[in-house]
Order: sequence, then C-alpha cells, then structure tokens
Amino acid sequence: MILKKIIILLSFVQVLNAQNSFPDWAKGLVWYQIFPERFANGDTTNDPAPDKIFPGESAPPNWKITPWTSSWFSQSQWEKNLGGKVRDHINKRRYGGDIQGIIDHLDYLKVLGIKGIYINPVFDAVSLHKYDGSTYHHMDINFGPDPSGDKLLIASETPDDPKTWKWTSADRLFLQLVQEVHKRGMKIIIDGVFNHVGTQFWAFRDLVKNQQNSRFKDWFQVLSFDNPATPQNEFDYKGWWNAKSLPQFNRTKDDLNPGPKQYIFNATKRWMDPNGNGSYSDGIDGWRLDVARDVPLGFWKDWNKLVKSINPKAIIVAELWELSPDFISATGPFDALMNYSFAFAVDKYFIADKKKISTSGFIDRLKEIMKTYPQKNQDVLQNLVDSHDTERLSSMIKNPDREYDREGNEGNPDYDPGKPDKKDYEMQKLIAAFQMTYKGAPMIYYGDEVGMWGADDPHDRNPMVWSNLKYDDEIINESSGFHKGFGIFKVEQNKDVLAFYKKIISVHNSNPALLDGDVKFIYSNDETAVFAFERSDKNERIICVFNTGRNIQDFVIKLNIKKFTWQNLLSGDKGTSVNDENSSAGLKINIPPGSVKIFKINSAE
Ligand SMILES: [Ca+2]
Ligand SMILES: [Ca+2]
Ligand SMILES: [Ca+2]
Ligand SMILES: [Ca+2]
Repeated sequence: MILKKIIILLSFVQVLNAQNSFPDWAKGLVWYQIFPERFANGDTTNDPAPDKIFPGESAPPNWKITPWTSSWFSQSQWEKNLGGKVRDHINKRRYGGDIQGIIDHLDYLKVLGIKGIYINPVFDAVSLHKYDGSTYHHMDINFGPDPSGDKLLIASETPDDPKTWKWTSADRLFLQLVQEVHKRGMKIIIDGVFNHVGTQFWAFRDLVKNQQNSRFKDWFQVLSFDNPATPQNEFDYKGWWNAKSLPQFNRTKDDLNPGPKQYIFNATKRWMDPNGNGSYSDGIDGWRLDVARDVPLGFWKDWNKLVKSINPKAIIVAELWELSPDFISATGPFDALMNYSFAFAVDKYFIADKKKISTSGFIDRLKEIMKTYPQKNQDVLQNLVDSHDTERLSSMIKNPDREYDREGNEGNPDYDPGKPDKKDYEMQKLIAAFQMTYKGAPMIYYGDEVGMWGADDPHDRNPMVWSNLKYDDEIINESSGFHKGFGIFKVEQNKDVLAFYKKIISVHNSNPALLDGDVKFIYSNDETAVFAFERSDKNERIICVFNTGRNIQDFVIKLNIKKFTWQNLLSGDKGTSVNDENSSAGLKINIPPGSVKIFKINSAE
C-alpha cells in the first residue's frame, strides 16, 4: 500500500518535472547562428599565431592572418606560394574573429530583433571550426584577450581534476558575453561536441605519449598500441567516420565510458553555473549537440538529467537532419532539433523551379513534421534554412533544383557562386517571411540578413559584412575552382534585405500568435502556387498569405465572422469587412507573384 502510494507520488513528481523542465521561453524565439572565427574581430592582438594552427608541423612560409575585408576568392601571397586552387588552402586561413567581436555587436543583434544566439564551438581547438576540441573546459585562447597567458594557466592544471581548473582570460570574457547577452534580455547556447575530440585534446595527447600506461587509455577506441620493439608506430584508433583527426570517445552500446562521461559532466556544470552557487543566471541557457545520433542514447538521457537539474529551463537542441521522433518525444532526451526537414520543404517549394513540388505537397511535408513531434516541442524547433554546413540561402536560391546540401561546390560545373541578383533576394525575403510566420523558432545564419552569399562549406563561412568596414570587390575567376559565375562583385551590406529582416522579425516578435499560436492551413491552390494559413491564440488571429506563383491572384478567404477589421502588418493598411450571408464577402486577397501578405484580424461583431 505504502509502496503504491510512493510510486504514484513518484510518477506525479516525474510529470511535474517534465512540465517544469521545458524551455517555454524558446517558443517562437528568433535565433541567430554565429560562427565565431568569422563573425567579428573585436581584438586584433589575440589573433592566432602559426604554432596554434599547425601543431607539430611547419606552417606555410610567411603565413599571416587573412585581412577581414579581402576578396574571398583572392589568395594571400603565402597561399599563392603553395600553388593550387583556393580550396586547397582555404582552411589554413584565419580571420581573427573572437568573443570581443560578438560582445561589440550584441546591440546590432538586439536592434535586428534577435532573442537568442547559438554559437558554433567556442572551446579551444586547432581548426577554424573548432569541432576538434582540445578541451571542453576552456574557451579558445585566441577568442580571449591573452592567448599566451591562458596557455600557461591551462598547462598548470590537472585536466581530469576539476578542482585544479582555473578561469582563463578567455573564459572570463565568455562569462562577460553571457552576462551582456542576458542584460539585453537575450539567451545564449553553445555547441556541445561530445562524440569526438581533436588530436590535441589533452587526454588524447597523454594517450599518444604514454600508450598502455596512459591513465586515459580507456577513454578512446584504441585499435592497437605501439609496439616499442618495432620502428614503425602501430598506434591506431577509431575516428569519427574514420577521420583520424577526430578520435572518438570510447563507449558501450548505450553509454560513453565513465572517464569521458564524468569529464563532460564536469564541463557541462562549469558553463551552466560558472560560479557554482546553485543558481544558473551566470551560465549559458542551453546546448546545441553536434552529431547527436552518433552518441549513445543512454548517455544523452543521463546528461539531460544533469542539465535540467542545474537549469530546468535550459534548452537542449540536437543536430539531427532527419525526422527524429525517437529523440524528441515525451520521454526523449532533447527539447528541439535543428529543423532541417523544414529547410528541405522550403527548398523544394519556394526555391525549386523545374522541380518545384505542389502547394499541397508542401503543406503535407509541413504537416508531417508537426505530426512527428509533441505539440509543445513544435514551437521550439529551430526552423532554419541554412547553416555552417550548407550553402547560404541566397546562393541556394541562385542555384535551384538540386538536392538540399548537395552539389553546392566546385565539383558541380553548373554551380554559380557569384552574387545573387534582385530576384534572388526577393525570394530570400519571401522565405524569411515564411520562417517568421510559420510555427517554430526561426533561426538566421549570420550574414544572411545583410545579403551575404556563399557556396557550400567552406565558402559559407566567409567573414561577416559590417557596415563600417570597406570590403574589396569579390573577384571570381577560374582560380576560384568554380566553373561559372565569374565576375567582380561589390561586397557591402544589402540595406534593402536588412530592412526587410528587421521589419519581418519585428512583426514576429510583436504578435504572440506568431510565437506559439496554433497553425491551420486555410487556403491552398496547386495551380496558382498560393497558400494561406492562420496563426491564432486566444486573443489573436493572424492570416498569412504567400504567392509563390507567377501571376497576381485575387480571391476571398471566408472567416466565419460577420464583421471584422483587418490590418496588413507589413504595409499598415487597414479596413473593415462585413460578411453578408447572401454574398461572398470576406477577407479580400489581391496578391502579386512572389509576395506575402500578413493580416491581423479582429472581430467587430
Ligand atoms: Ca581577434
Ligand atoms: Ca613501434
Ligand atoms: Ca551561478
Ligand atoms: Ca554541406
């Protein structure tokens, strides 16, 4: 009897926990993705030096930081000396972006209407993208003000003993960033790359050096140790997708090994409650998890409990490219994912030309996503269209009719890496409007809002275009490695695109029904490629109409109210409609091709 009561009580506590541990703040939140090496160089004194970028090998002669405002496809002298195409050496470039650069531009993001920032990996690492971590408990030394001092400080620790951990100047600057973000009413999440590390990771270096005698020999998937009796090095291990540059953590079928697991847990606590006082206000607001499917599920379940025990409202967003009901459900370990299924649908409908799917096919795809996830999770899915892993949106639009994230680089003879034209940007605006009106949390990849363009990785990781900097023209010719799109293009912020993003984000942020209201499709026409949906909550009805076809369309949407007032939220126009049972009066729509109308409806009965 008592046992039964305890069980009932426990399950009640579990339900309560599930309810209290959901990041309601992220419903409809506008995210902005920052790739830190390329967002802004706020401190040129901390820019990386060759010994950081080329450990254990010789740097290219006369290697230098690449000027922020130089043409992407032009090579510095040190690159030219190496010979080859742009792509052959582009990943050896550094531009010097850092944490100070992000702090300096928080007001820019605030004015844009951004409410949350997702930053690609920030922990110390060799590569430009930092998915090859050298540590999880220190920020990259070149993202902070004192790289050489930080290096000494880090070397004085026993890395697997958190009691010896120190706060470097870069760590402190990051905590200041968190504080500045919170001061502006915004949130911040960072990348957790917990499947694999880089070869400079502290425990892996110990393993390479000490082999069987390393305290960390169980941390990695060692295939064979070096036999000291032979001249060759027999040491071998499993890397992520066989990449030896990315050693994977050792694991059972359902968990990571205890060593790495404990270390990841300690690092997780460090960034979520940095001063360890039991309050999370000084910490990050959540995590984006790299290659989440590759890490054992049992690990994620335990890690979720840890994260939510520190901050019940923290958000956990996974990188999962497919529909993933097994991970995002009432009992799944994640709150949200990078909603690439949304991007696939947008690509096939808004962007595709010859291969454009029908309006009803598009709506079916969106409904399929919704059916996959619980109601509350739908509002926090990160609705993105591009990322650091794909072409930029405007270049995707310029090169339609391919599979998403495929053939977007030099290997495709038809790919045009050049500057998008006015028509492309009009489509980008239409897509941004769909992101900002449809259900979910829209995410913008840095620079899209000012019209930046770029082919697939590495060309989508170009330095942010700021209004106060003067950029060299982008020169694209044969040496780019591409086969078309040659020309000389002016690089500057596209003020028209930026103004539209500001406007549409403000429409999103100022209408609660667009944050977490229900969504219902109320009009769809396969012939004209026009559709409309309604977002509504108990106070508000908003009707969004998109014309993705080639002709202007006139039609009426009946609203089942006798009399109502409407306001066009983009143009500001207002009016009153009276529904007469004997006529076809309703919301009159007159919509040009390639455009959107957003109406706020108020009953006037
Ligand atoms: Ca810098
Ligand atoms: Ca040997
Ligand atoms: Ca704290
Ligand atoms: Ca890609």
